Amino acid sequence: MRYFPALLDAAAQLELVREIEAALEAAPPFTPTMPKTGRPFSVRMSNLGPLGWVADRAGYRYQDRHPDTGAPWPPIPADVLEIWRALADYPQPPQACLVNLYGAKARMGLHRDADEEDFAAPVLSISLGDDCLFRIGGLERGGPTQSLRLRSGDVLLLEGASRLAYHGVDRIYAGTSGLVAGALDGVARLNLTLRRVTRPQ
Ligand code: MD3
Ligand code: FE
Repeated sequence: MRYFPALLDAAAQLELVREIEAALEAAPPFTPTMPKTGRPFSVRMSNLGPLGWVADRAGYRYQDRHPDTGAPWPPIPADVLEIWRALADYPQPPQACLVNLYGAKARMGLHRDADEEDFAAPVLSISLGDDCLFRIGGLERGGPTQSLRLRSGDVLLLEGASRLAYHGVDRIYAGTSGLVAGALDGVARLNLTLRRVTRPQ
């Protein structure tokens, strides 16, 4: 894993939040649910780009339409694509930009990102808004983990072995930034996750 603390300055962060806010008008946040049980996630989600990640009773998958509106996802903003181009060391642009919206009490349990066909491509994550306690382990559930406080403007690049590592978000430190709370009601932190989904041609 490569960690780029404070890669984005305050102006770049604000611009990203404004772009996400505008995109969410067209692709409103939805509440994903656990397959089978239908238990709701505490994190709300939306997507940008050709494909978006969704979760409902039928399972986890990528699809080209919003699950509620049926519309295609809005495009990934140019400044987000530029961050991928600069850091990802991968010849093609991301196909999916998952937007995770965390309220003060939201969390994300330990999991692996394994719904993509292409694990050779890295995953790039951009944190905006309030700090969170991020946790990453190894390739097996139940192994040792390390914790890292992610702040607004931090970027993580998950490549190589780290691409399939278990990871999650244990807690949000509400009120530490205010960047997102001012723009999106009830949202403390945003995370953008850029991914390749389909097998390389
Ligand atoms: C490590 N998001 O969307 S970002 C997710 O902060 C997700 O919203 C968290 O886990 C969030 O799937 C963590 C950092 C991250 C993203 C993808 C990874 C870490 C990762 C993929 C593999 C290993
Ligand atoms: Fe993940």
